[in-house]
Amino acid sequence: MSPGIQKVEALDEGHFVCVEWEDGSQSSYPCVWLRDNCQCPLCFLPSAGARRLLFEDLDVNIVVKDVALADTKKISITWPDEHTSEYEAEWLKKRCFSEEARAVMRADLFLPECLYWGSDLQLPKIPFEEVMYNDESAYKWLCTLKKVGVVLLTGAAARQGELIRLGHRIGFLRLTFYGPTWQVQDKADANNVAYTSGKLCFHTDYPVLQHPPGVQFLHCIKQTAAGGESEIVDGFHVSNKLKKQNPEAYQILSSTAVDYVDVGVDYCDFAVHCKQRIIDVDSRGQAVRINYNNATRDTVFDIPAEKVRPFYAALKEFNDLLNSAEHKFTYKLKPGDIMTFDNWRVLHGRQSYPPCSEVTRHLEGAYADWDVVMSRLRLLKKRVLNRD
Ligand code: OGA
Ligand code: NM2
Ligand code: ZN
Ligand code: ZN
Repeated sequence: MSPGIQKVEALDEGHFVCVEWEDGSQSSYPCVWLRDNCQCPLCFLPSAGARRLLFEDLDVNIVVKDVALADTKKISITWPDEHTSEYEAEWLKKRCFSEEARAVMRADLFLPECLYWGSDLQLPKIPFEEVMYNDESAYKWLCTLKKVGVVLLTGAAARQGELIRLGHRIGFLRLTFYGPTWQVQDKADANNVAYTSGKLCFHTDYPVLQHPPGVQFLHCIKQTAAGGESEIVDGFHVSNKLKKQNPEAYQILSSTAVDYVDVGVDYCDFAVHCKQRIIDVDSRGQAVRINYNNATRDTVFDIPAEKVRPFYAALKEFNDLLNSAEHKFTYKLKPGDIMTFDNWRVLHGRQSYPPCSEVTRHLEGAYADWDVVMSRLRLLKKRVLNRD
């Protein structure tokens, strides 16, 4: 049910339009924004859901000439040049500029809710085929992936190709220099430490890319009898702990640009270099992305010499916190398991396992971008919630 409008009037010498709703509450809209968002066919292209109006044709000091209630569900504005615009009540209500209305819209679009966890994690699990064929299950999967940062999909076939199917389910996978999907196995002349049988300490994948993959999939096809356990840790939770425990270390890790490097050949030849802060923060100092892979951290370190030791000390503190028993969660993947996780938030590692001339352990991996995952999540949400 869309809300009705009781009254509409221009305020502040025509710079604002104030709408009074049937329940007595009010919303105020700046006229420059109203003109900018005129929904008429000259100003807006409905087939694209996009603005046709050019910015150069917008008078940023515009005021209304006249505003009227077309009916209880619509207002109409006449501009000084006689152009007219109409706005639906429901459309206006959704775009109300109040703090509360904006918070609702923000939460609806970006699902910022975050559930921190430690060693007590109840690993969320959903059957793979359910996610593939059932929209509610797929919606649940992606909501949980966003909120908790990790979901285990179970019961996939223990063969290559399942991640390609999962990629089609969300839209498409993220191609990188390691290929559309990649095989994690002990390889001769490995072009990455992941392709050995050695231990991988907690890391996020691919901080050497300017825009590291947001989501990672690791599908267990074969598991070694001894070793090879997976470890995960909530990087945002640990960052908050570090900030409290050692604000200076946090300050260093969230401000120092660390050099990363990856040079080699795989899908094609590559020479990738990048600078990343290990803890990327937003304007309020909250961690929004962890960029940490000790293996690809460059030998080149482009900071003044006297800042080097304090940096290492700070990283040591962070690394110790990541590895504390209180924070890390251990799980041994079984063939058919697909670990799906937020590669911007969750750091992962694996225990070493005995090297062997035969392949004793095989994971297939793939990446997706958060843009693609969130897009699928919003579409599923609409389909799942609007069906009743
Ligand atoms: C990787 C990785 C984990 C594992 O390939 O980047 O972290 O369990 N692999 O082998
Ligand atoms: N692999 C698994 O940052 C990295 O090098 C992560 C990427 C080789 C695709 C490993
Ligand atoms: Zn118009
Ligand atoms: Zn990895």
